[in-house]
Amino acid sequence: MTRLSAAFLKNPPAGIRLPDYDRSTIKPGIVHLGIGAFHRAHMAVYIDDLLGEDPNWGIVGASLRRPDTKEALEPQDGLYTIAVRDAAGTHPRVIGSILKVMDANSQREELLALMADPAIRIVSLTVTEKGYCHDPATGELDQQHPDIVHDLANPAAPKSAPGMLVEALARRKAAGVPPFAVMSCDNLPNNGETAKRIVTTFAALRDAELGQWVAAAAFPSTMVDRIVPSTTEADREEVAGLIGADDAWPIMTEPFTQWVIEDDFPEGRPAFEKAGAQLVGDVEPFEHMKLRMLNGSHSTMAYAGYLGGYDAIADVMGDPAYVKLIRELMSEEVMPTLDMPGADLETYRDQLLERFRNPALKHRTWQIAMDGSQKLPQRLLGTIRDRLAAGQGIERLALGVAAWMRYVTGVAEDGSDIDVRDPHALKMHAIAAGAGDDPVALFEGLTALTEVFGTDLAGNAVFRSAVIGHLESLFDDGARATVARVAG
Ligand code: CS2
Repeated sequence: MTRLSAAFLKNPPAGIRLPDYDRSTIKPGIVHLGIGAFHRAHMAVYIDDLLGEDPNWGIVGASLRRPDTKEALEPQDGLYTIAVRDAAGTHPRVIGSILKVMDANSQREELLALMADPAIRIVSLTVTEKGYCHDPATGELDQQHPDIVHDLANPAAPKSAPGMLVEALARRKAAGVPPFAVMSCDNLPNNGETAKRIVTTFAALRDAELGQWVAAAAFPSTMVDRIVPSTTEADREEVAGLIGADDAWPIMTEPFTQWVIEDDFPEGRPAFEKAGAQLVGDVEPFEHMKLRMLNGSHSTMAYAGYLGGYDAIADVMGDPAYVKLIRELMSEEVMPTLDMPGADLETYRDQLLERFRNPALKHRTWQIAMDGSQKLPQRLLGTIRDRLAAGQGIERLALGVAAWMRYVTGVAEDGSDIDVRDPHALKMHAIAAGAGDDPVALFEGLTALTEVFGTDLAGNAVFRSAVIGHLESLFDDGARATVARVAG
């Protein structure tokens, strides 16, 4: 079979949606760092919708860690398929907005030169939570992080996202070019503020004046939402059959998509609203709503679901006790903490449950379980803090935390190993090995990770007793029985 490419598009099969613009006229205006599946299912699609009207916003993507996206997309001239899955089937569309993919490790100079080019007015990011090299509990730059230590010692050859952004901004400053807008599209609270804090701190550590200049740049916050399971071999085969060409890395996703953007782009921006994005003054309430409702539920289902033997979120949703738990987690424990005047949170919740149920989307619990130490603070612990401060119950949220603690022991209920992926996996493994199956020791060992739990939660009597109680039940009776008991 032929490979998807510009040549293939000259004679495409009927019925497949293709870029509706001449790609040769598109100029790069955006550099995207962290060109993974999430970006390709989300922002790159919005941009693809807009390029016909405005050719100045093509995307050059870069991976900071692995060259695999470049290797997949380069022979395809940057083209790839998104395949939207619903109950009626799989609907492919070829996306052309990514003009080029670079591997930062082998093309660092070329990438930095492009980021310093005045034509680039936005640098967007999906580098995942850990890519910010920060302390998730406080949101401050982790100055001991090995990549940050490296980048401060070698500022012109950075490895980390903050190091790359600051070096490119320093070059713009030296050349008299205004800063690009730094647009975080990661699942972090106040992602614009967080990016600003980290980038500005890093810049100031390099040089105080650079720190001030960088602080004057725009860091719009965004709330990004689309569920994107990892692509499997079976997905590749299905997509090849649908489009009549091989695509080394198609992106499988759901019909739903949402993007809320803070309108702060001094050097200009694409007309995102024409592609369906909401431009607002304050994104924070939307971020809170999404992180606590969607991602908080996701992480709870991931840990308690994996332990209960469920491979995918749709499988978890086949168990009525889990559904009850998640519905009540949202209604009883999350929704009262949200300040969203005018928002219909019941409808939002029901829509989330429907999305989680999507049987065509094989979204693995193991995938969502990754990097829990970076995710827990904004997904569960912030809600827990708000409720504790108000004297309200946290039974279901605490089960999410306990299930994470049980999960990171690395041993499943049937005694098999769990492949725990997390920047703190080794540390957590050592804590779990020391604790054995003693819930109190496990709780105390893990809550001593102040970069995750801060300094207030370990000693909170309500938190402690709720989490330890659930841990006992998870060890003694297993996840399914525990979920059934808590769901009532
Ligand atoms: C998920 C998210 O993997 C995860 O941690 O919770 O990637 C989730 O699918 C997206 O935030 C949905 O917008």
